[in-house]
Amino acid sequence: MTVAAAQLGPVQRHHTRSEVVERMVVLLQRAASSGCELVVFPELALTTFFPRWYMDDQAEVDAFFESEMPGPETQPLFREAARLGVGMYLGYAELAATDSGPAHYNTAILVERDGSIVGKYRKVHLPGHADHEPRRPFQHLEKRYFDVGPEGFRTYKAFGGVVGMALCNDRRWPETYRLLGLQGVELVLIGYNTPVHNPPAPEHDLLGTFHNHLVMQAGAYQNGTWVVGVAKAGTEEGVPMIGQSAIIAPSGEIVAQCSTLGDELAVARCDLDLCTSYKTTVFDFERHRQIEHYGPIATQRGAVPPGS
Ligand code: CDT
Repeated sequence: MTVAAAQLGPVQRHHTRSEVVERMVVLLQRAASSGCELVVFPELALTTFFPRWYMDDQAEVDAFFESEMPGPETQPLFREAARLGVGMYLGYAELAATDSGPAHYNTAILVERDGSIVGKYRKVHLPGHADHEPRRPFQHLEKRYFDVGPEGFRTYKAFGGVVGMALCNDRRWPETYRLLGLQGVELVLIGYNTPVHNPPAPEHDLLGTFHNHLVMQAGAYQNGTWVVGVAKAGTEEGVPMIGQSAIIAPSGEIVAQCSTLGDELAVARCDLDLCTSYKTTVFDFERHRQIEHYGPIATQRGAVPPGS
């Protein structure tokens, strides 16, 4: 299948959903004319990355969330995708009604070529902090505004293969890829918003772009899967974010990559059968994983003191 990583440049706070959707429709049309069947958009694609601000008015926070998908402002995106016969991965802030009241998730959905929603993923690894930290130049309040996704990592039969989803910080955790890999995943889709600067650890800043590719390339190779990582990039409200959206083969090699920090497509033909070569040899989990010999630490939470 042919896949597009549809990177978005910055979305400022004053930009409306409709303005962003217009930009996304242009990317959809360009992708369709390059023969793409699936277009992967970033995390929280429809708005600016609002966890960078501390807000204590819940109505102000909720204005960044979608209570229906598609809704009036996102309908044109769904309509155009279905007209073009192109599927989508779309990240957005989801306000869900549950038995115990409203829940807030950092969500991605997988939309098939006929416009039907075939899968939903709610972010598990929420980074940052829950309380206002005024000493930071900007906040990262995902732990305040989002609930942890309760469904974990699932795969979907779609686009003629096995597809899994994750969001941003999830890509740094080997568990993300392994839990999908154990379900036979062939294509992992990941949207991200990654600031260039991480105020609690400025010594990591120079390595940010290296770490971005390091984790996705390792996840792809160690699980014999394609990985598509897509940024919302550039300077949003004065905060620079990395780009480098990439399509990565099961060999771990990057086969397509964005070169700007703006709206841009990286396109690659992803032969899902390439996964088989890795899944039936070095990473044949059934034959080579040794779960019964990994010891009790394998099921323990947190760090374990040496010698215990
Ligand atoms: N959106 C997101 O998950 N961003 C994180 C930033 C980590 S620094 C608090 C990331 O892992 O890229």
